[in-house]
Amino acid sequence: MPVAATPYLITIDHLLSDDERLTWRAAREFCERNVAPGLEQHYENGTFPRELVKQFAEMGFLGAPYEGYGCAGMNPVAYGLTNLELERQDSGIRSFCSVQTSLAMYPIYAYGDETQRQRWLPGMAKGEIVGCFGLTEPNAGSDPGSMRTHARQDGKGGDYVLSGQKLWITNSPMADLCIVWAKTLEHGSDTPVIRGFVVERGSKGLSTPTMHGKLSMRASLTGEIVLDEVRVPKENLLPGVHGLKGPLGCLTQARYGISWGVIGAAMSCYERARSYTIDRVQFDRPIASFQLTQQKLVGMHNEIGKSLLLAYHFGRIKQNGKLSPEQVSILKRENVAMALQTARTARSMLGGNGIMGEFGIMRHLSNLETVYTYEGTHEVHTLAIGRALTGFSAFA
Ligand code: TGC
Ligand code: FAD
Repeated sequence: MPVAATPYLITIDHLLSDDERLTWRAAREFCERNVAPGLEQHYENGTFPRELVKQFAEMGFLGAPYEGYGCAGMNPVAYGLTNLELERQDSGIRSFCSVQTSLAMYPIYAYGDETQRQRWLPGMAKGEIVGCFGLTEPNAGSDPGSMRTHARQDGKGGDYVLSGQKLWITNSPMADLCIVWAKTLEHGSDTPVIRGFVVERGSKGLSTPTMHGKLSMRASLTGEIVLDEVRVPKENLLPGVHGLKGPLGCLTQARYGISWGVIGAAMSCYERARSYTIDRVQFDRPIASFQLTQQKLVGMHNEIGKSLLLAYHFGRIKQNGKLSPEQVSILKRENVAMALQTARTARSMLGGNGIMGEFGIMRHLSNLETVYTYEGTHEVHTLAIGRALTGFSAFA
């Protein structure tokens, strides 16, 4: 006979404040009630559940960590926990919120002037304005410093004219505004510098075609940003940052959120594998009673627990304003690899059912292949950490 069983022996509940616990529970209940139904259908159809955007806003998910402008002002741990619950459902759903929050709102919040913040942030927090982030190009992925998109200042008014192509851009097909990173020459210098621009939907010469054929992240819209001599008012230049550290600073915020999110995807896979193997009988015994199955469950459970503790630990450091980009690289690298391995192991434990949509594991597994690559590939983060540990850059 089995003894009393519990799914988790490593938890952080006792480390959380009452507010953080409430936020976590509310996010979980909302996601189970409002996000889960219909998700599998969206994934199969390759569509994004647009009707959820206003609901995300009502829950305070859009721009959650920021103060003012209608944002919820969540601390980094509470924010991480909302990401965990969103990605427990689907990485593409968390991606929508990550891009809106960390990649579209953050650059306006951190590098914009007060007029720009007042103009765009309240509408973005309400989900009335959707943003996207254009850094990657056909020939500039891991090495965004080699981008070709450029901006030249033109005419007496000092407006900019942007040309170039951005690829693999989450949310671009439905975005009302695009944060575009482009090289420009300034003050007579002949060395181009990277600057950030807010390019609004409806600008002449701007198009955002959808990329079709993805077998991962199917409930998330991905597209291009094509800029053909697009005139952008000088008021749309983000004044507060020059150089690659502008987009990289946004990525540091997004990578932090992703690192919590993937724990949710891993938990979903582990919990499904655990309950399935307790119920499934082969050779006259539940397959959870076999030593090889228990070895898999214990491995998944322990790795999830370690990832959760690391995310919590770094979350508190972030709360004190002391989290470094290299620590974020560690968190993204370790937690995404853990989630991907957990999904693969869980898939095997369901046998043939592991590949069926209704069990959700194959969807997580397929999504996590993207998460392993975007926001800095596993290898890029290895090299960023290696550089910090040794002082030698092995990027080139
Ligand atoms: P490097 O010389 O290292 O740095 C240039 C300047 O940037 C600063 N910096 C950072 N600042 C903030 N956060 C970070 N993580 C930073 N890393 C570097 C650095 O201090 C320096 O500042 P300064 O003042 O000296 O100028 O630049 P590098 O050319 O050697 O490149 C470094 C490298 C390879 C690590 C970087 O380029 C990189 O991270 N590459 C990966 C590209 C990437 O992550 N792309 C993501 C695109 S967006 C996306 O995938 C969104 S998916 C979203 C979703 O759907 O959820
Ligand atoms: P490459 O850079 O060509 O890398 C290919 C392989 O080479 C990788 O394994 C990489 O690790 C390896 N490699 C590269 N350089 C080195 C090196 N120096 N040493 C060792 N190995 C190396 N971008 C945006 O700007 N905005 C978005 O919203 C966005 N959303 C995305 C959504 C999806 C679904 C996907 C798939 C991507 C998205 N991206 C976005 C792009 C993403 O950030 C890039 O795909 C990623 O940065 C990798 O670039 P790449 O695909 O060009 O691969």
